[in-house]
Amino acid sequence: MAETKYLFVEHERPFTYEEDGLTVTRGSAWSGPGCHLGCGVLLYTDAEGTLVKVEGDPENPYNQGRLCPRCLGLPEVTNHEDRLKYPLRRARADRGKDLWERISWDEAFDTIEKVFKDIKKESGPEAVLFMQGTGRDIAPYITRLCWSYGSPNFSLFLSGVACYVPRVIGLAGTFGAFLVPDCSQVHPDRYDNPEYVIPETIFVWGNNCVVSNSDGFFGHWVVDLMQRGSKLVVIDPRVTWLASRAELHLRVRPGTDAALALGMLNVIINEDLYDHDFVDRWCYGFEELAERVQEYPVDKVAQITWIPEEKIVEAARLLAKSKPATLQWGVAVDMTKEAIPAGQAISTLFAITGNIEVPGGMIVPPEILKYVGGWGKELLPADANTKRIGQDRYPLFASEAQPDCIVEQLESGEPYKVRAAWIQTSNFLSCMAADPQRLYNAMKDLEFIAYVDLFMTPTAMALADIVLPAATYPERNGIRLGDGAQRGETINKVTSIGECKSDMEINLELGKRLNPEAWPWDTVEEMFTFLLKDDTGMTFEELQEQAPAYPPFQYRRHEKGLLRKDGQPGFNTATGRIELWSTFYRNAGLDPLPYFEEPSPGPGATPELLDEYPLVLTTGARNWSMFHSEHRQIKRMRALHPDPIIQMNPKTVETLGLSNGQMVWVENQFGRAKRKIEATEAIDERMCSTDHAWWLPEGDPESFYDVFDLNINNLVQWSPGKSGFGSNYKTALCRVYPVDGRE
Ligand SMILES: Nc1nc2c(c(=O)[nH]1)N[C@H]1C(S)=C(S)[C@@H](COP(=O)(O)OP(=O)(O)OC[C@H]3O[C@@H](n4cnc5c(=O)[nH]c(N)nc54)[C@H](O)[C@@H]3O)O[C@H]1N2
Ligand SMILES: Nc1nc2c(c(=O)[nH]1)N[C@H]1C(S)=C(S)[C@@H](COP(=O)(O)OP(=O)(O)OC[C@H]3O[C@@H](n4cnc5c(=O)[nH]c(N)nc54)[C@H](O)[C@@H]3O)O[C@H]1N2
Ligand code: SF4
Ligand SMILES: [Mo]
Repeated sequence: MAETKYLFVEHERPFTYEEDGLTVTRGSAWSGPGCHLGCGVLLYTDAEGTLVKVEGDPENPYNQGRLCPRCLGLPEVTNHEDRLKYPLRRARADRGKDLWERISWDEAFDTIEKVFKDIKKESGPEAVLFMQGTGRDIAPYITRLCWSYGSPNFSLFLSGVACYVPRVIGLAGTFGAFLVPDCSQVHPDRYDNPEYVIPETIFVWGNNCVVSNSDGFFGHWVVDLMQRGSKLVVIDPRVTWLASRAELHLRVRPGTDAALALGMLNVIINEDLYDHDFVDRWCYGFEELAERVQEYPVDKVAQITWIPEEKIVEAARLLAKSKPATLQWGVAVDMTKEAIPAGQAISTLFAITGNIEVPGGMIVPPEILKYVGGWGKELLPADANTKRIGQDRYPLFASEAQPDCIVEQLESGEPYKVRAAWIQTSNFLSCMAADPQRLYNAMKDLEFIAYVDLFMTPTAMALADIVLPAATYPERNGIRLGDGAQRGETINKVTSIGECKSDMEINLELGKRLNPEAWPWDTVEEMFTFLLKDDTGMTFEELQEQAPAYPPFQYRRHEKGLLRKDGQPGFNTATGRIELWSTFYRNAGLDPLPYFEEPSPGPGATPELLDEYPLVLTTGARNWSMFHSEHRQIKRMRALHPDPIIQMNPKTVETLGLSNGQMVWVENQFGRAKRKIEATEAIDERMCSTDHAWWLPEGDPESFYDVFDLNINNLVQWSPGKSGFGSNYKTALCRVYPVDGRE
């Protein structure tokens, strides 16, 4: 075994063993099917190699044996009769029709290779888009495929990339690093680690983490910490399970989180509750920040956010006196147009109260985030970047094309025509895309679309010419190299279905055909070893037996010169400090200080719309059994959440003459979608909250499984913030009326 500083867990059992006539293999959950986490699983297979059971691995420190319904229900997904099992082709003239023919992998690869090579010769590689969805552990192989082919146009069809990345960029612009809450996930001995400190208060901000387990964060860590004494402050318009157990629940109006954070900063600064020593030594631009927050007195913020003044003050004081306090935030912060200043305001709260790089506070995870930034950037020819869509408009976009600009370019054909697309892990017509009908119209005349998925989806049915069947995680080998919570894990192949191939195999094979020098490996396992070597010194086979492996970690690295390349103390920013006034944003032509802008449309920005669309709408609150548009055909998961619902306050339902369980249209100036009413006190009377990503696998394939009737993004526009990041997925206005009423 190679020399490594990595820490391992002592396992009682080997990574594979027999139990009651079944073979048990230790692995790590990663999509497909979807999830952002890699919980430790035990995969049970029978003598035929069929996956029959999945249990949580009690020996894995990450989830300590616990699993969500989706992992417990995995065998039904992997073995489902509707899985895509071999490559499919459809004649270009039949796009949108359910007229597929089975082809071999060779024919599929030959076709794609020829089309992509021809386009490259005729129009340049930039004429092909490479689009991912939530991406998961497949993202690095998509970026490498894109960049090694020579196209700068890797992206995803999510307006304003309004998931995770705005927070990541936001933190990079202020702290020069990404930060995660310290729930001891960096230590293999977890809460028992002698250096670890239980947070006094955890702020759960726009995140329902016990359900969503988002972005490398296992929500039950919050429960573990509550059991060990942490208090909670929950910032959420709905009464979630966590909110109902919080010391303080701030029921914020959707899209006004920046105002709330600025109001809390106002209290902390004006009441002199900030950490003077930390601010003096490690922060830049405090005076300017102090001046800016004077624009956000608590009475004004209370009006904007719907949160009573005294609660805002109480939250600010509680944060200032909690040592340490930490923040677990979610996608609600990204899903408003001005997401960057919102994230900046929220994270600033934890900087000026001295909660950075301390045990139990906010920590910078070790740098093994290979797949987050993309793999293979050096392969892109230097001049290709000038062709990257949106690069001239949004300087904060350093390596991906800007999605809203892609849609415009698809429509206009200017400055050049996009001719083809590679789509992997995204069902964007059901899920990612704002205004899906607009994107459908923009895409439907592309010359060629190749699509990789586990199942036939509305997007594939509407647009694809070739569909390739991907493997679920128990059908493949893989690696995982941290994404905030930091560990390496392997995924072990235990079963196989039809002719499905893993995404990594697919991209390796296609990559070899398009640019063999960039893909020198004969097998995916060799490729994984190449990826692992730099960071861990291990081969794939070594990690497979040892995982999880924990990279070395230290607190207070800014004091030790471990956060900057030049080895100087401080943070990795231009000034070496946490930039409360950000040079990074200033250089990008943006406001260097955090600010709040009313979500538009919304009650503050467009009061004239309130007569027609009186309710504030937020969308996409996650549920236990579904990952975005997945799991609709999985009976046990669907039974837990059978219909697309809209949560409304019982009083609102009554005032509108509606009733619980009734089918309604939710509509605004842009479009409408069908929903079933769930009347609940968990929602304020002035608003409603609804599911996203609905389609009906049991529906008509040629009406794309009813996606255009059910997709809530009919009500959402392509509308990024000033930075190109952020969009209005969680802030809209609407009205609600019976399906059998006005049409
Ligand atoms: N209104 C509203 N819309 C939203 C949101 C919201 O909150 N509100 N949330 C948004 C967010 S945060 C995101 S990230 C996007 C997600 O948007 P998408 O990524 O488009 O959503 P998914 O439904 O997860 O689509 C993933 C597809 O990949 C397939 N898949 C799963 N695993 C694999 C795999 O291993 N390999 C391959 N090749 N395919 C696989 C699935 O079957 C599915 O069809 O949606 C966004 N849409
Ligand atoms: N089961 C399941 N898990 C998932 C996913 C899934 O589809 N299903 N999707 C994955 C993905 S890609 C992502 S990005 C994450 C997202 O995971 P989360 O960040 O937890 O996202 P949501 O559940 O959409 O929203 C979290 C909470 O924000 C609240 N909220 C709505 N609008 C606002 C607002 O304006 N401000 C504030 N402060 N709160 C608001 C909602 O009521 C909700 O309780 O989940 C991941 N995990
Ligand atoms: S968070 Fe839930 S669905 Fe995701 S890997 Fe862990 S158990 Fe599976
Ligand atoms: Mo997301």
